[in-house]
Amino acid sequence: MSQTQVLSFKDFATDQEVRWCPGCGDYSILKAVQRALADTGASAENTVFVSGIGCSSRLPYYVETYGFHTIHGRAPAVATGVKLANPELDVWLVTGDGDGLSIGGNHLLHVLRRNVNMNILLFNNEIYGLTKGQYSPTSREGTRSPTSPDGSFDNPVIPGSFALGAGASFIARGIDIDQKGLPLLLADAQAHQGTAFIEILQNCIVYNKDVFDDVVAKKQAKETQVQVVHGQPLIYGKDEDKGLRLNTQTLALESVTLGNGITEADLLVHDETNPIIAALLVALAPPMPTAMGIIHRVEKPVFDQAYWEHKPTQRSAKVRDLLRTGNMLDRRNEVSPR
Ligand SMILES: Cc1ncc(C[n+]2csc(CCOP(=O)(O)OP(=O)(O)O)c2C)c(N)n1
Ligand code: SF4
Ligand SMILES: [Mg+2]
Repeated sequence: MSQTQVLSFKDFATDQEVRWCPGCGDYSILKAVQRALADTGASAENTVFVSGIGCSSRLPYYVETYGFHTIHGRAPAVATGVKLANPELDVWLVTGDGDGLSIGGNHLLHVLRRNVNMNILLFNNEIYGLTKGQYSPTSREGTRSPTSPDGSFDNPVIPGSFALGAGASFIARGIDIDQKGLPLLLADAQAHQGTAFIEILQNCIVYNKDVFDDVVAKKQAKETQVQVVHGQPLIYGKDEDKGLRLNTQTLALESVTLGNGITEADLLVHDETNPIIAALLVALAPPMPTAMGIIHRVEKPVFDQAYWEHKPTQRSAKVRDLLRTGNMLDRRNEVSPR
C-alpha cells in the first residue's frame, strides 16, 4: 500500500482467522481501532502494534499494519525498542489486565514514567481470559474463579490510579462496544505526545460475563457514568440533573442533585491537567458514577525525543554494524573507571 493512499477502516482488516470467542468484546475494540486508524489517516507501513500474551494480545494479527506478538508482560520493552529504533513509527501497545498488571506490572510502570511516545490499550476484563478464567489483579473482591474458588480476597488495582502514580501524561477510559466514543478517544491518544494510556472495559463473555454491566448497561448508562470534558462541570444523569461536588472537608467527590439551592456553580469543573482531580475521578466506582473519557492529559518531556537529543550519533547506526564491532562482552581492554 502506498503511503499517500487514503485508507478506510476495511483496509486495516487482515485475512487472518479471528480466534476470539463469538460475542467477545475484543471484536468491538478491534473495529474501533481500525476506525481510529482510518480516521487519523494512519499509514499501514508506519504503524506497529506490539502486544504481550492473552486473548487481547492477539489483536496485532488482525490489524493490517506491522505487529509483534511478544512475550508475557514484556510488550513495553519491545515497544520502547521499536520506538527508539525508529521514532517515525506510530506505536500501539496492546495488553490485558493480567499481561499488563500482573507479570508486566513492572514494565508498564517504566514505560509510563518514561513517557515514551506510544499508545497503550489495556483491555480490562478483570480476568485471565486466555488461560481459562483465573482471577486477575483487577478482579473485584469476591470473584470466583479456578484460582479463587471461594471468592478472591485481594485488593484490586485500579489501572488508571496505577498509571497516574507512575506519572502517565494521558489517562483515559472507554468501553468496548462504544463505537462512537472509543474511536474518538483512540484518535485523541494518537494525537498525544508521550504515553497515552487507555483502559478499555471489555466483556469476556465466557469467563467474566457482563462484569461491567452495573456501569456499561445501556438502559442506565447515563446514571452510572460521568463523561468528563475538560473545562466543563461534572454533570451526569438521564435528565442531567446530577453532578459531582468536591467536599472540602473530606476532600472526596460527592454526588448531588441539582435544585433546592444547588446549582451548576457548586459542581467541580473538570481540569484534565490537574492530577488531584484525576486521582479523584479515576477511582470513582459504583454506587458513584464511573468516569469516562479523558481523565488526565498534560505535556511532559517525551523519552524518545530526549533519547535522540542525547544520542544523535546513534541515529544512523545499523544493527548489522553494531554486531560487527567486535565482542561486546569482551571488556578486557576497557580502562577501569576508578
Ligand atoms: C511466562 C508466562 N507465564 C504465564 C503464562 C500464561 N498466561 C498466558 S496469558 C495469561 C493471562 C492473560 O490475561 P490478560 O492479560 O488479562 O488477557 P486476556 O486473555 O484476559 O485478554 C497467562 C497467565 C504465559 N504465557 N507465560
Ligand atoms: S476467553 Fe473471554 S476474552 Fe478470551 S476470546 Fe473468549 S470471550 Fe474473549
Ligand atoms: Mg484479562
